[in-house]
Amino acid sequence: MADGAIDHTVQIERVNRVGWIVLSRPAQINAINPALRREVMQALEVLDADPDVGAIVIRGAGERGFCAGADIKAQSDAASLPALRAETTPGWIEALDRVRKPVIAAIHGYCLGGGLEISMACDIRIASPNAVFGLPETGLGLIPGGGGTQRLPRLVGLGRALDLLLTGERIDAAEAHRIGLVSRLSASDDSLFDEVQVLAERIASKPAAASAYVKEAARDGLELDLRAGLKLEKDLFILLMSTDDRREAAAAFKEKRQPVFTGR
Ligand code: CO8
Repeated sequence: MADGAIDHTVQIERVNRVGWIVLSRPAQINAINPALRREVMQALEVLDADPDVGAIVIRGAGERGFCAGADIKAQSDAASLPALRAETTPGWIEALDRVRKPVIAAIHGYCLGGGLEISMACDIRIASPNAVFGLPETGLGLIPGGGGTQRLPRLVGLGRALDLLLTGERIDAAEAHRIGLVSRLSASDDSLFDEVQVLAERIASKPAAASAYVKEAARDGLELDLRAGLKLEKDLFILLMSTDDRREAAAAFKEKRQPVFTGR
């Protein structure tokens, strides 16, 4: 699939070995409609399968923000619950759980509802100082339906998660950083995407199998008891011992040179 627009709501951009997925409905603060759901899944598949991409970043287009959640104005007119169920895209945010490559959310401005849920399914969240986070669903008579009730407690602990879930209150970037919802803040609003590009390139320069396995061990390990998690880690560790990239890293260290990884 060519770069640029897949359809109208998502763009793919490639910069060196980093593939950017740009949520592109800026007039609606990138609110999520069925096309965007479908195209995010397609873009993830395209970039995960591309050997020239070592890391993926998701960001929002426009000045206003990353994503203001589900498109409230385009709510379904489906006449029945089965019809509504048929027109939703089940598990589209969970597509992020199946991506082998590292995925970073680069968050500026509003990051609300389903937008926050997308970012929480990414591996790393980095925000600009002007970012604003919240899960306002209960105020709409709903609960988060894209993993928010499950991923937020895992990221920030049950107490802080329930505070955000029950109040629907917004928090700013500094607070999100303080509670561990995001792991880094950019130096300024303007430098977010450049800083994320640098970080993503650094991650993308590492042996691909090591990045995929370390992600698998950490993420899948959360679903396991400690004994099973340690066994998973050991198995993946041993698999990596046989790779060319592991041998090249050790040789380069001994020879005091930069390693050249081949992805094998
Ligand atoms: N859906 C559709 N359009 C949106 C959304 C949205 N979620 N958010 C913003 N927009 C549109 C506005 O309608 C406006 O369009 P227009 O210029 O045509 O009027 C444009 O984006 C700019 O927004 P505002 O004028 O409102 O800008 P403000 O700076 O005044 O406010 C806010 C920005 C605070 C982000 C405000 O727009 C807002 O509160 N948005 C809604 C946030 C929200 O509640 N998101 C939904 C979360 S719930 C969810 O994601 C799970 C599913 C919920 C289903 C909803 C069922 C009702």
